[in-house]
Amino acid sequence: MIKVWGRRDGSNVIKAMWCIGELGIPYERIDWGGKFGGNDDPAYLAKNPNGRLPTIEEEDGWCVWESGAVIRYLSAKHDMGGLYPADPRDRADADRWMDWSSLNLAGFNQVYLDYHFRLSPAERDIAKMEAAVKATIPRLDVLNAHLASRNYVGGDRLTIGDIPAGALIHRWMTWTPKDLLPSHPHVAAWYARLCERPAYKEHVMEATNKPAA
Ligand SMILES: N[C@@H](CCC(=O)N[C@@H](CS)C(=O)NCC(=O)O)C(=O)O
Repeated sequence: MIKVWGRRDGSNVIKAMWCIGELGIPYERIDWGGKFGGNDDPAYLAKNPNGRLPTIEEEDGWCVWESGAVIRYLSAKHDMGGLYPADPRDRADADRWMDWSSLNLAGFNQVYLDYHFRLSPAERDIAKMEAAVKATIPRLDVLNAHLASRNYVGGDRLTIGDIPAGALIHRWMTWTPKDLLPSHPHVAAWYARLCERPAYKEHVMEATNKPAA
């Protein structure tokens, strides 16, 4: 059985766990990092020299880190031709959205984390939230147009391409103040489809922290 090192609510752990849930593979997850600590532990650093989460450890001790690499490795190993498209062009169609999500979409996440969980109400600056929303809208315009003609990012079924963006979109939908949330109907329809998936419910929706009301 694989071991997953990482606290359940970490944004990059969530991606790996959703992938594992979709694949239906057995795992043991060890609470690590954040309030659990351990990132500086020499034995952990031998598994992942970055001291970050998640790290996936196979039974023979072989490890993979970087959430995108984790998703690609596990889905290629366990669902070639499914979650991991077998055809190189189909794979590239999906795969590019993984990098796109990390490089283009994820920027709002740190601002939202600060606003909702790290800063006291007196320290919060709504202007920073508004700026993060404004910067994200053009990214979501691109995703929205892409999803106008397909049910999932990579085509008619869930692939690796949906995972990073799909994990982030739950934060966008639930952490953006309602009066700032713009309309992206095709993104909203895709999000509704994701919300129907048991693995998404368990590893994304239930694992994502809820801001105080
Ligand atoms: N690019 C890395 C980023 C890893 C990362 O920064 N993970 C965060 C958690 S999501 C972390 O380790 N934070 C320190 C901690 O939670 O202790 C990946 O995608 O896996």
